[in-house]
Amino acid sequence: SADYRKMWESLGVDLEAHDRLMGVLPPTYGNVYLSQENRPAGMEYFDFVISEVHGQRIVELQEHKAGGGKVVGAFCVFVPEEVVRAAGGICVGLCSGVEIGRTQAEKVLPRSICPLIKSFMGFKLSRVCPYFESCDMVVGETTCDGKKKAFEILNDYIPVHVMEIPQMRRDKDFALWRSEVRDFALAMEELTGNKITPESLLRSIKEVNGKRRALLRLSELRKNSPAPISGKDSLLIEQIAMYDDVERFTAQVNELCEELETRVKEGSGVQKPGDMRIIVSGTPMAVPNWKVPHIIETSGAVIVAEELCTGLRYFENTVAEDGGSLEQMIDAIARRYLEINCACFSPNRQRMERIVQLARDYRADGVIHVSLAFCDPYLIEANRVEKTLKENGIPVLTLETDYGQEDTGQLKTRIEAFLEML
Ligand code: BJ8
Repeated sequence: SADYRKMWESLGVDLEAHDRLMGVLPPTYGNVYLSQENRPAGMEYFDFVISEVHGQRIVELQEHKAGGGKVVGAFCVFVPEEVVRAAGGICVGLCSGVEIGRTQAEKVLPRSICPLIKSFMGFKLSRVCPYFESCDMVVGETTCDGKKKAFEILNDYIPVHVMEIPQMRRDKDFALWRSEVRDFALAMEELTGNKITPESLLRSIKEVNGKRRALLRLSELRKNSPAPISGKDSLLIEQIAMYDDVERFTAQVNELCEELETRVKEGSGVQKPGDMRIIVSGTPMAVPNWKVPHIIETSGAVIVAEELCTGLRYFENTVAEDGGSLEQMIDAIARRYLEINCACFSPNRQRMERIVQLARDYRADGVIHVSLAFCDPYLIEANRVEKTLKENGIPVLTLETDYGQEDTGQLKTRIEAFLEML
């Protein structure tokens, strides 16, 4: 609408580039999402969120800012949303799941770099994302080399606070990470001008746990056969989790789960007889990167779980709600986040064990490991994943891809061959 255009313009969004982006999104969405059969009625809310992707939520962020509130952007599930909220801020996950502003990005980054990193730089430099342009600060991390070094450059364009993520889980690593969470709390207090109190922190821990529990409930329902909901719809919900209003989102996911519980009781769902049950694992799939899930689910399979940061890694553990002093809660937060099975950990046995466990719990016929091109951590760790799964008799296919559509045919051929073999 005209009002939205005015709002985008006032945020400094490049309207022409934005029009080009919006010209691609709806057709893709229609093709990938609205074409699915037997979708739960509860998906209506999430379809609405996508149709308003740069509309209603941005209005809400602007209202928050007009009242003196701050908006903080994040690119990694290590960034503790609880802390941002406890200081009165709103945390939004910035997506970077599409190739955009490549020419601009390649002026400051090497050409051969992870598409996710190139995308976030491209988004910022081409000023195309109203979420990015609403942010008062971006939180970066030292997970992989690419991100770590790219955040130094991004800091030229927007203030970036970088959290140092340990790459092992020994006591001294925990101590470092805990101090990083502590520093982050101070940085949020400084940014927002609000003190974090034990009350505000406990409240936000509970709110964010509520969101995680709703997602976990959804996830649990997918253990049933037939699966009551598609992997694509689940992924969409997991993507929206990163930026939607926490309480509204939680309520909507819980409502959807009630519908899915009825489906499970009736033995109905989206999985057709003969459909293979697949777990996808690997690098995060940010909006609108639905390429591989779409191919999988149009080739005779249903995805039953995502061992991804846009998936289980985001919500599988909750923060202890024991309360106590501020320091004790910071401790609990640090503990929960250090359990995230990112490939930046070395060695990463915990992730291997988790994938095997998931394959059993979700009664999966196989695992498809998907890495973005140039992502060293996941591309190299694919070797460990493959080895572990084979030792456990679980079929696995490893793929490497980017945000382009050129390899669609080739991916389809490989995925179909894998599914036929199961
Ligand atoms: S916790 S997975 S969200 S770092 S794909 S930029 S690793 S070169 S995204 Fe991640 Fe946090 Fe880990 Fe999760 Fe680097 Fe690989 Fe690119 Fe990546």
